[in-house]
Amino acid sequence: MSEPHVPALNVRGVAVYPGLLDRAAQEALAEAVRGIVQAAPLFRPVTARGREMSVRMTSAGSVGWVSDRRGYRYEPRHPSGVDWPPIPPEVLAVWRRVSGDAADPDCCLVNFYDEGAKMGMHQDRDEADVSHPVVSISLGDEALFRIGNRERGGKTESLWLRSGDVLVMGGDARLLHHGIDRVKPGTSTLLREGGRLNLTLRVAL
Ligand code: MD6
Ligand code: FE
Repeated sequence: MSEPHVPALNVRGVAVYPGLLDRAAQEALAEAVRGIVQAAPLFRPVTARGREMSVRMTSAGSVGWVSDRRGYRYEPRHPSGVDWPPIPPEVLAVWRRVSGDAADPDCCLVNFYDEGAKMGMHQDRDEADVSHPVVSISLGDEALFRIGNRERGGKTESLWLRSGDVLVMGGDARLLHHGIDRVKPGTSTLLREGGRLNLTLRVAL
């Protein structure tokens, strides 16, 4: 397997590949996401405490991530009862290029941010085996990504994620807290309606 040509920036052990995906690759991924959303529409998850998230979500793969009054978990079906669509091959190709993992992902979580949407600081720890990394693909408007620590609180570092950037949280960085503080509207022409898409690939089960 060929190594990524774009050198990785290392932020607290998170490998960031700025501009890994060229415009054509970004367009192909955006089109693949439209296919996912047609099969499994975006929905607005509710936290266990009953608060609506500002980000809308859906998934592809054998399982998808959901949150409702019963909490966070992976489910084999969309809340409407339909199966999640398969992970598109162009999305899998990004995982194979950067993850360094022998397994393929079983979940591709799709996050859509419109104006004002953000994601609070959290850890990704709903997966059965966190020795597998998480690979994240950014498409559309720029977003301010904040990276913290394993424990809640403490000093953080922020970086702007732009369309075509890919990052990998694995190894010692896998359980770092992280979140999206804000998205800057009108900073990308990739998505005709604007906004930001983030794809996170995981081995969930
Ligand atoms: C986002 N990303 O970029 C939210 N999680 O919209 C995440 O929550 C995330 O980028 C785990 C690993 C990489 C990520
Ligand atoms: Fe996360």
